[in-house]
Amino acid sequence: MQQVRAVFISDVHLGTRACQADRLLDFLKEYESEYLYMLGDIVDFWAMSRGIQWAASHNTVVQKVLRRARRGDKVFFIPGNHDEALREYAGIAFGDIRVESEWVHQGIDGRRYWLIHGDEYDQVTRHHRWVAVLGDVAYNGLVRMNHVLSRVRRALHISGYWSLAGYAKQKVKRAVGFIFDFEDAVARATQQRSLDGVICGHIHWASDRQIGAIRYLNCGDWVDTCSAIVEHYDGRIEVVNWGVLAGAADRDKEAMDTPTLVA
Ligand SMILES: [Mn+2]
Repeated sequence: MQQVRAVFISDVHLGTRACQADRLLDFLKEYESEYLYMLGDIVDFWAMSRGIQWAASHNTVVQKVLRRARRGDKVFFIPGNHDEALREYAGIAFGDIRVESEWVHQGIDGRRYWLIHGDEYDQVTRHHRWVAVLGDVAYNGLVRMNHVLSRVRRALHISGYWSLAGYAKQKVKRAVGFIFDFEDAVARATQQRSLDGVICGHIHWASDRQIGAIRYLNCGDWVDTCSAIVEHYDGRIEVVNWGVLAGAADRDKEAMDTPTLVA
């Protein structure tokens, strides 16, 4: 167990079969924190409208978060596009959880980070919602296929977690352009607000990049890559690749070099 100053997670997609709630629970057990920021797409209302896949572990995630809030951790929920129904509650606290449409986190070193989900900087989701929904269906299909594949790999005693969606995405050149466009748009908006950095989610691509004067950080997701961001008490902010700890270091190293697509 480690005590850190802040934990940032996004794109958990509770309510879908693809959600890796067990891995998230392991991660949350390892990292206790003063601040817990949930940066959107925590609950997937889009997918749930097509059929709910609510496992016992999904309840456990909700309970753990509520318990942290009750205990006095500062818990913030910034809704994303998959849980946009909660956006109208921005500014309201539910028990000990604050819902905000955006927030600024001041690091222990004084740097100020803008916290958003990020879908408003995704030109695809923003202008062609039906394309986004279609992409969502295709993406979830791919992730489901990956689950079958990983069972086969386990049965064949092939070790390590391997991501088919991650692999496929890396092969899509256009996805790279999409990622860069998104990252640049977010960094520009951050700069306009005179902040030092941004921590967001949405594109399911964990990242820690310097874009001009702006530090751009993306939490990744808990359906495919299993990653989050933590701030340590010595001021270090880093991406934690929880999937890698299961033994896929090579995949991840490659993945960090080559950005990919999205949900
Ligand atoms: Mn999203």
